Amino acid sequence: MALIIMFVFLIISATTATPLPTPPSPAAVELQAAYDARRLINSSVWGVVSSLNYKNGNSPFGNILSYSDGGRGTPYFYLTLLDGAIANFSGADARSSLTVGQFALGTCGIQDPQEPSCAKVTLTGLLQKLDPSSKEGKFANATLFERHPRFSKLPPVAKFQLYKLKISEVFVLNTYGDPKYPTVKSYYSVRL
Ligand SMILES: *[C@@H]1O[C@H](CO)[C@@H](O)[C@H](O)[C@H]1NC(C)=O
Ligand SMILES: *[C@@H]1O[C@H](CO)[C@@H](O)[C@H](O)[C@H]1NC(C)=O
Ligand SMILES: CC(=O)N[C@H]1CO[C@H](CO)[C@@H](O)[C@@H]1O
Repeated sequence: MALIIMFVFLIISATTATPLPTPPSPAAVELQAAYDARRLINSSVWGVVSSLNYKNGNSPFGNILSYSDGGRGTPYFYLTLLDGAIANFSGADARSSLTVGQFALGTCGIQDPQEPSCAKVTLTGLLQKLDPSSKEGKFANATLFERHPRFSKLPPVAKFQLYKLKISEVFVLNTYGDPKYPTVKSYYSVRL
């Protein structure tokens, strides 16, 4: 008798139990990561740009730099080569990464900066000089001066120039678990 009751109970619970939530598809995970990356890049105005420091045996070097993406995803910079702190952007190896963390926005609550759910994005690529008279150069200049009004006070003698990070890889850590690598294409196709 007890066995029958248990059996009936098992059948009932099997038919009424709420199904386990289906995990999001890999495509949905990639879209979310691409979206989080674009959001964070557009919400921030500065990050750490890492490149090879030719002054120190090409050792890795991180530099805090201002940027703006104008809402389009590509980070633009306004840099002077007189600044001794800037590593070898224009040299033989212009590989660079921009890293931005959500913690700096003050929206991580009580989380530690290192916790994966406090989002981090690293865009890797090449730092390239822009022609200021090109269409992209004009856009970069306008968005940089809009986001960084004090750029208008920089001394002309320092010969600041426009640069962009030509992105080849997107790294996103936005939850516990493995980091995500949304494709550059899905990063750019995000609508904010
Ligand atoms: C990017 O962020 C700025 C504010 O920081 C906002 O004004 C702008 O609308 C955002 N761009 C997009 C495309 O969401
Ligand atoms: C960039 O924008 C600033 C502010 O509008 C302007 O004064 C400057 O001439 C622009 N520079 C270039 C190279 O277009
Ligand atoms: C400004 C700058 O970065 N210049 C150096 C970059 O690296 C090359 C060698 O790879 C040097 O010749 C440049 O002076």
